[in-house]
Amino acid sequence: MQAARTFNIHHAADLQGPMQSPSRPVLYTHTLCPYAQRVFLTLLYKAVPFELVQVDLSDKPSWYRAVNPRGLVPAVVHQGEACAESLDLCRWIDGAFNTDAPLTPAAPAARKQMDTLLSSTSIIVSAGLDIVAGSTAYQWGIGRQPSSAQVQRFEQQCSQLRSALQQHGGPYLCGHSRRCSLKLCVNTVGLLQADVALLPFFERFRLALQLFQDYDLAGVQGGAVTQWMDHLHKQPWCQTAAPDEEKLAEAFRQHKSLDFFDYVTYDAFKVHPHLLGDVSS
Ligand SMILES: N[C@@H](CCC(=O)N[C@@H](CS)C(=O)NCC(=O)O)C(=O)O
Repeated sequence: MQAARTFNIHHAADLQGPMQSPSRPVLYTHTLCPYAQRVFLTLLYKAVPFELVQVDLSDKPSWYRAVNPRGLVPAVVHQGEACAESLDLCRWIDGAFNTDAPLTPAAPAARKQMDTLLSSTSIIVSAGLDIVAGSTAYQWGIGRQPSSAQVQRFEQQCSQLRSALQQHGGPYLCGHSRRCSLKLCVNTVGLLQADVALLPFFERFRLALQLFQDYDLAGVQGGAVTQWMDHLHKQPWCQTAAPDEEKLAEAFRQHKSLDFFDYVTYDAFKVHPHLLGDVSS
């Protein structure tokens, strides 16, 4: 089951300039980019109607610099304002749209814990990129034979995720749905920005490590990380945003890199065939 379709798909190559959309935000993306997937997930979870513009990152139209002068995806334009940087975008979208589905906990303690985890995101991601690169010298490359230091560093970061899951009992990184002790209120702390920020990267790490290093993430930290991922993958918004695993594996085997689509024209819908069909069925 996937999320109800709340977006239309466009290709940047078919447009003469930035997309005009008076009422709906426009997400400029490449659906294989894990940073952009964070924003895609946020919009889907919050059921925000939007326009999705797929940009060929190896052949960007010249007008794209007017949207994001750095030329990167994701970027979102809404009512004349353009924003970039995935974590900033997730925070902004969370505050600006459908506040009935918050990705930020109301309780100060949970919020602090989530912010701490979010501030470690780049260290966690870089440890993942490093183990996946293994013996190659290239950071987004996929290699074999990681050093014991690479493995240790990655597993240390996984233990941070396990602690976050254990502290609240999961299944999300900073909490779960529960009734307060007097059963007078339901305190829902579900999916949060921290889950959204990390899931796209762990999807790629898990697959690349399994394919190239025979390294099973399920064996790390008592399976805590893969249990978290498996729970998220049952949710409709995750199913819509996630790449088809077999097709992504084929692309990884062919290109031996996590960001090959930055350098070669690659039809991202090959790994997201479901986006071209009726996503609500
Ligand atoms: N820090 C940025 C990173 C975004 C990023 O690196 N995007 C890559 C694709 S995964 C990109 O746009 N690459 C195109 C290029 O480097 O020209 C964010 O979090 O949004």
